[in-house]
Amino acid sequence: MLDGCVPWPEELAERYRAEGYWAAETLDVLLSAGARRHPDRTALVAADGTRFTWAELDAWADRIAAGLVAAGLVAQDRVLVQLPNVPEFVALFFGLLRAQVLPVLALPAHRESEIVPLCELSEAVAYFIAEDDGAGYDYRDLARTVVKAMPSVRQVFVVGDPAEFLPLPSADPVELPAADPFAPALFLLSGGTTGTPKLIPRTHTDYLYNARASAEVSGFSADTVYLVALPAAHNFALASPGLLGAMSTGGSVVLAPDPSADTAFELIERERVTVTAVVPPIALLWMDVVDFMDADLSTLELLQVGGAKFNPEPAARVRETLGCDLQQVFGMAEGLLNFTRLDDTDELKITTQGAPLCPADELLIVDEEGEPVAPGESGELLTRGPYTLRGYYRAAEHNARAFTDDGFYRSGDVVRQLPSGHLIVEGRRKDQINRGGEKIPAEELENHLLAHPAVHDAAVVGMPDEVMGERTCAFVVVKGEAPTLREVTAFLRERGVAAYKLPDRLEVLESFPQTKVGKVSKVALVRLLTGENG
Ligand code: OOB
Repeated sequence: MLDGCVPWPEELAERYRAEGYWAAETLDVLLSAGARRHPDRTALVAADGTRFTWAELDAWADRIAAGLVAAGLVAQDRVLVQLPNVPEFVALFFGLLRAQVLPVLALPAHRESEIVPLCELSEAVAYFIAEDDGAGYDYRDLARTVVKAMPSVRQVFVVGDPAEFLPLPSADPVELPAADPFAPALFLLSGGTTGTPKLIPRTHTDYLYNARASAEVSGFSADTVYLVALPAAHNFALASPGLLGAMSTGGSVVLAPDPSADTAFELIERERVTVTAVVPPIALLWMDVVDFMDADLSTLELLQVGGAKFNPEPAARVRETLGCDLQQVFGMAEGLLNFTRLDDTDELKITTQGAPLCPADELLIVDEEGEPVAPGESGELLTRGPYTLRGYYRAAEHNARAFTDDGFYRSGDVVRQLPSGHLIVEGRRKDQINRGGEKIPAEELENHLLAHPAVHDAAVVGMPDEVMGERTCAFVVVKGEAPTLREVTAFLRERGVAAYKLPDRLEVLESFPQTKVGKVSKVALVRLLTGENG
């Protein structure tokens, strides 16, 4: 096992193998087996209509793998991958798997303040970017900042014009040794609750289970045409079931550069897409505009919604507005996935966030003292299982708090469970804002705010919002003249904070309300915004 990763205890590993959840296969089988079985079928379609057969994608991944080796990358090296939804993402992903180089999957929205700490934590030796994001942002500028701050990043590879950097590696295919199926294959980013990023090691076998089992409960088949509307680097769009799930059943994958209705509807019509996954604000947007757009969405069978709570009222309108079935997905990069099932009643599909994916998923719902609540009562969800991490990468101290002694991950989500096993997400017991599915660790943003010369103290909370679920409000106590929201966001941008983390509202207070033990009371701060008395 890679240094800094926490393995599953041997007796559980034995059980997961014996019960068939852990196959002795690597993730690469998703591409290699497909290429053998149906080389000439379409595997991947880019937004511009460029198509790749399974054989072409397979050969491309082989050339990239050989190129990585020729560029001096070796097994177990970590590299930062930050690509938009382009075909190179998929080819590189499999190329890296074949070379046993471990990708850290950053989001396209990330900037210097996220990328540099990720490079530091992972000791990344290379950084993969696209020339731009298609909307005018030049990642080569970001790379210049990153390599200056992180000399350990020896090489930058660029999809598009590399400028002073390197093009995507490519060389004549070579024989490469097979990876250990039970070793880490990639790192996902945690939504996070603290001031520093956390990395989630996912092994070949656990992630393969994640993708295959998700594909099965989502009814994927060889006829599935999956639209990647969310960032491909996010667990939902990558493997829950996402593009890897679609590949596992021999389906095809269509890449959308963004999830706007204009872009997505055109691709759904053109490529006869059957299923896609979105966050609630996108589902709301699609439902709002579908009547005004003359797109043919008749091939769309299933809309998967997750990442944040999808309220029953809009959930009930999916079928009549978009003409497809709804599947709610409550998942986390850390592992556990919950899905409503295709044969569930409408009631369950509309009012719950689904039931656990795997029979071996263990769930505990506990009160503030860590004691199990009575059945049906709400409490914090703790979980362990065959595809849920046992520890963040190189984070021993944090792991001691984030996991129980017997290895349950403390999700920080407040849920209640119905007798059917379905969960209803009721809230959160973690210091994070969920802004329409995008996660903002409060402490991280507070630290950035505290760096502002006029800010004496800062506390960030989520304020309820019809469309986004929550938006971000920064409360500050100032020294001297209070800055405006515009000044604060300009300051944060200057520090290289991702746009989705910028506060939507700024409130200046004389002092912060406190809890009985003298901590800042975020509950009281939210009440100041909503006007509720407590
Ligand atoms: C997905 O993964 P992450 O890692 O971005 O965020 C996980 C957190 C959960 O702990 C929960 O707080 C929230 O996002 N969440 C939901 C939810 N789905 C995720 N809260 C309420 N209702 C839902 N349906 O967000 C993710 C990963 C794989 C599949 C789907 C979502």
